[in-house]
Amino acid sequence: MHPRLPSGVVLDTGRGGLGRLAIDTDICAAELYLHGAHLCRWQPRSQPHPVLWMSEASRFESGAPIRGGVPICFPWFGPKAGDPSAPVHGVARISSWNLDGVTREADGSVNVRLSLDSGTLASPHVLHDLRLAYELRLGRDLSMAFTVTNPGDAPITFEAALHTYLAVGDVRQVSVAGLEGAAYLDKVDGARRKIQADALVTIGGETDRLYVDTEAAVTLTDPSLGRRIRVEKTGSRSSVVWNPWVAKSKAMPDFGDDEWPGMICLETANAADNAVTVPPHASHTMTATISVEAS
Ligand code: TA6
Repeated sequence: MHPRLPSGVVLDTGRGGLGRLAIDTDICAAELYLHGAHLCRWQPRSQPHPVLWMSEASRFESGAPIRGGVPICFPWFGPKAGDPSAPVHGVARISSWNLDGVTREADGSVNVRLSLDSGTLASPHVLHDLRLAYELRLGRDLSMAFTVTNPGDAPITFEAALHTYLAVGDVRQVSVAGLEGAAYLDKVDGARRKIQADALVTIGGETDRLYVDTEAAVTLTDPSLGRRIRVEKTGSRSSVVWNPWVAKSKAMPDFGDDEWPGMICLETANAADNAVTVPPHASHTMTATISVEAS
C-alpha cells in the first residue's frame, strides 16, 4: 500500500518495470525510483538544462545500481574492506525502499519520505539491526536528509555518501571552490594522502578524490552552461570529487564511452577517517542542499 499522493505527483512504473515517483509541479520536475531510493532527475523550472546527470547506458534492474542521479552509498563507501565479494558502495542503492509519505509544502515544494530497515536491506553483508530514513524536499532547491538509526544495544560504525552526479556543459572548463587546504586521498594515485593546495579544483584527467575532515560547502562554476551549483551540507565530514575521464568510462558497461565531459560527481559523505559511529538507541543525519544560480 502506498500513501496518498498530492497534486503533481504520481507513482507509476518506470524503466525496467521499477516503481517510480514522477513529480511535475510549477516549480520543478523530478523522478525518484524506489529501487535504491534513487533520485534520477531534479530540474527547477528556472533551469533549461537538467541539474542531475544520468547515463544513457544506465541499467534499471533489481540487484544493479542506477548510473547517475543520486545513488546512496551505505554502509560502506567503495569496496568493502576485507570482503571483495560485497557490492561496491554497499547495499542501500540496490535495495527496494518503502515510500512512507509524500506531501506538498506551502512553498509548492514536494516532500518525500522513504525508509528501509535491516529486515529488507537485501544482503548477508549487513549484520547490524538498523533503520534508514531518507527525506527529500524537491522545489527551487533540492534538500536530501539521510538518517541512520541504531535500535540495538551495541554501537554501529558505517560509511555513507550521497553520490551526486551533476550535469555540466564541459567538465574541462568547470571549477570547484570550497576545498582549499583540505586533505584528500587521491584514488588515482594509490590513495596517497595529499593537501588541496589550489583554491579551485579543476578537472584535467581522471579524478577520484576523497576529501576528509571538511564540513565546507562546495560551489561548482560551469561557464558553458552559465551557472553555479552550490552544495551545502550538515553531518558530513567528507566530500568526494569524481570524473572517470576516458579509460575508466570505457571500462564501465553502464557508462557511455563519450559521456564523461558532461558530468562531475560532487558527493556529500562520511568515509575513511570520517566513518560514523552511532551509539545504541541513537541516530545520525547527513544532509545536502543543492541550489543553482546563474553565473
Ligand atoms: O565516488 C567515486 C567512486 O568511488 C569512484 O572510485 C568510482 O568507482 C565511482 O565511485 C563509481 O562507483 P560505481 O560502483 O558506481 O561504479
